Amino acid sequence: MKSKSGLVAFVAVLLVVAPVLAKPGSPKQESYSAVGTDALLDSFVNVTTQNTRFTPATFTVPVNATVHVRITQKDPMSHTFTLSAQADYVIPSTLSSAELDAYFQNNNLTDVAIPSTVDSVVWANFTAPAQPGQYEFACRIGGHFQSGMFGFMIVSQEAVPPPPPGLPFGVVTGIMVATLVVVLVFAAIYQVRAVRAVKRPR
Ligand SMILES: [Cu+2]
Repeated sequence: MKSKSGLVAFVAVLLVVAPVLAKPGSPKQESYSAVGTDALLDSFVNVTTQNTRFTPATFTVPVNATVHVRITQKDPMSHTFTLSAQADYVIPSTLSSAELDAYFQNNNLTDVAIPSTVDSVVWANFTAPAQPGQYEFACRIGGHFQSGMFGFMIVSQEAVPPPPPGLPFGVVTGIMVATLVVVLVFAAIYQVRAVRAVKRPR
């Protein structure tokens, strides 16, 4: 029967092609730029400034990674994202604003101004230290650090996986499998109806 052989061929092609399409490690997943001699991945972090606080107040990046912190402003007041270059040091909350500025002078990995426009976005881009540990960041605007506007970047020896460049692999595979199942069910229904139509008395 012609329709039956056509269906068999169609299913055979699907069974061969689907696993190839679903195979992980396609070139698109390698679009992250490598840096340094260790070929480490870029690390992306989202931070929000709201109610004179950093959220999250703690995040983790791998050693030597090229870090991109995307800061979203939710306060109608200026802030800074200023990151200490000193490992495992907790800045005393008793420091005055002038003392805090002096501490960060020539001792920061990044120091970016965050404008007072709500929903504005600024990026802090820098290279994570080679030394694992926790590095404190703070806002240098008068009184903000002292009232709790600070946090810690954890620099980890272990690689932190980068975010997937789109849909996670599992979701893509799931969609492919679901599509295949739907196609097979429709093909089966079509085949049964075709067989019945042939058997139907005229
Ligand atoms: Cu601030």
